[in-house]
Amino acid sequence: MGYKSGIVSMVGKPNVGKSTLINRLVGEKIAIVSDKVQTTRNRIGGILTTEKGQVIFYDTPGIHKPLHKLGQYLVKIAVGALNGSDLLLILVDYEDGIKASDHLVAQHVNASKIPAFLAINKIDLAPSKDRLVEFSKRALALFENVEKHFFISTEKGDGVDELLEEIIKRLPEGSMLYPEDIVTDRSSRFMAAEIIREKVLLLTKEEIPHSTGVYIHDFQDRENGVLFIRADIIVERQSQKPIIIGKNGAMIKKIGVLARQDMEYIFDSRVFLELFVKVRKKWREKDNFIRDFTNLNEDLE
Ligand SMILES: Nc1nc2c(ncn2[C@@H]2O[C@H](COP(=O)(O)OP(=O)(O)OP(=O)(O)O)[C@@H](O)[C@H]2O)c(=O)[nH]1
Ligand SMILES: [Mg+2]
Repeated sequence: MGYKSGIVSMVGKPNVGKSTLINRLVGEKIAIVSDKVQTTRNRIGGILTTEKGQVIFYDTPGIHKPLHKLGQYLVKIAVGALNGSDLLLILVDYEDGIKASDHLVAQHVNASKIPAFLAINKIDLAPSKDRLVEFSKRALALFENVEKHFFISTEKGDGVDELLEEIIKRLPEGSMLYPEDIVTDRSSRFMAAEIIREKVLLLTKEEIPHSTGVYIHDFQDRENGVLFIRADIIVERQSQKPIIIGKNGAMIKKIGVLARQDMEYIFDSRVFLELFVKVRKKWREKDNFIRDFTNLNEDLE
């Protein structure tokens, strides 16, 4: 058997575990994760190189019915990622059940005609095997192009090795598309913005997580061996600014400390992180703001 290589795109509604799964498959944290819907805003490539093959996994935003212009971009990016994939990896969420957004996912997946595997995720939350089998039947009924289905827990790791083995088997023969030590196609600058946003998602609630963007002004290696990063956290309304700053600056300090810790680990360097909060009214409705504050330029090229 020859060497395998190909593109596998994750697809599913928000919060099903796409980013958690890509991190587990690649074995490194390349995509941010949160318990809020619409965490992922970009197509993020995660590259796994093994002795048998190289898989380019694409993480994508969750497909949903958009409520504003940013949402329209997210769905466009997710649907756009399907084209050119060798295989789709559809995720459904046992805990959340089958919802209208799963039907929306099915419309796009079915229209694509691309071969697909279905992963029933969050099985650690299922009370019994019977319930899972019953759920899988309902999920399978939505999709026309599913060749195999799997029961997995991306959080605990159950079923993931078997899924990966089957994915590699299903890919076409081909040579590596990326050098073997590369794990993502996104820039360090992008990763820095995402890490900051992840901490905002972790520490804030209600509308704040969804109305936050991050803009990286400076990203430079200084002569003293320190990576200097200056970034703006963008919110939509004046009233959201004090929430991000917190009492006596406690919140922004916490965001900064947690983000810097992750950055130092990922970039393997000392990091000096300077954060500011800016208000850009209704930025999620404005094309140029959306591009800048969600780093969309690479996605829409
Ligand atoms: N119990 C359990 N929780 C999980 C599992 N997989 C993911 N989660 C949780 O589900 C939530 C959403 O995970 P993400 O990976 O961010 O989901 P996503 O599909 O990328 O979401 P969007 O980017 O918003 O589309 C997080 O709180 C995860 O910890 C699982 O197998 N079991
Ligand atoms: Mg995600």
